[in-house]
Amino acid sequence: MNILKNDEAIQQLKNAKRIAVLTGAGVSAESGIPTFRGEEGLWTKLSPHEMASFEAFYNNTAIVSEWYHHRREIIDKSNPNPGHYALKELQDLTEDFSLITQNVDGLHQRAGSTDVIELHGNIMENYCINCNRQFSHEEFDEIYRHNSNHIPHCFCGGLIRPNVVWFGEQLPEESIKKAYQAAIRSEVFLSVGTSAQVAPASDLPRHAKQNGSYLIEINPNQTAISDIVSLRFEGLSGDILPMFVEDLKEILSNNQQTVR
Ligand code: BV8
Ligand code: ZN
Repeated sequence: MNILKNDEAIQQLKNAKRIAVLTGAGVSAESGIPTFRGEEGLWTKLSPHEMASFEAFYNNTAIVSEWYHHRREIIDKSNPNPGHYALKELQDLTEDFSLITQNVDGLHQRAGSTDVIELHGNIMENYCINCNRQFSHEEFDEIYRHNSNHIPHCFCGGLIRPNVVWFGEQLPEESIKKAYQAAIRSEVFLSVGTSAQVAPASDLPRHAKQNGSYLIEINPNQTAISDIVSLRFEGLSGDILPMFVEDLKEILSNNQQTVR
């Protein structure tokens, strides 16, 4: 066993049929994608409300569009890391698995995870605020490159925005409903790489715990939920998650031997 020494955790995981995971920017940090609040965070220089809100976009379209274009370029050059792949393995090991992400970079899907619940949308998708026409990453880039003022317009004249949830905007109803259900039904809930500061995503670990889930956190730093978790792994998700999954495989195979 690498890291799972805690008998209670082993007991919980041995029988768990329903596991839910909430991920945040920390899971993508080891892929080279800056987090929001860390030292190199996206929001150390510019506040989220200056950049990630409809008002900011409408009033400073070129600056906000450039910011998203810059982030897409970083993501284009990034790859999933061992933490993403470990979560794909965890999905394959679990009878009823839910991966809920706050990240908009699509790296979970590129690592092979399926049915990912994207609470805050996907930065690679864009749409017209006027006619709702969807633009693929490539289509948008084509328009963006030909707009010297970096104000991307649709063919109908409307502004084109990223398909992400901005502050003050509602989360996609289907996604948040599925996420709440997954949290409440879960027997084990992992909160990985999130400061747990942005609602309503940050409510999910609490709801899981209130409904009897065994709550595990993986984060090098303390967070807004560290005081309520059942088990904390202080470290990088790219290191911890692969070891966690290896230990779980050992637990499950030992369990099968004893059950025979
Ligand atoms: C809504 C998409 C309602 C855009 C994002 C006052 C109090 C409480 C709440 C509010 C309030 N005022 C307003 C609100 C609500 C607001 C909110 O919560 N604000 C916060 C700032 C207080 N929420 C909203 O506005 C949401 N909408 O509530 O609508 C409504 C109802 C009816 C009608 C209309 C509206 C919308 C929120 C979504 C905002 N969009 N992203 C974009 O990306 O540009 S949020 C953005 O920050 C991310 O998507 C992410 O979800 C979020 C949180 O960030 P984290 O993922 O946690 O990242 P962070 O940098 O904070 O932390 C990284 C962590 O990783 C750290 O803990 C670090 O230690 C750790 N780490 C680092 N490296 C590693 C690691 N961990 C593991 N391994 C590593 N290697
Ligand atoms: Zn349009």
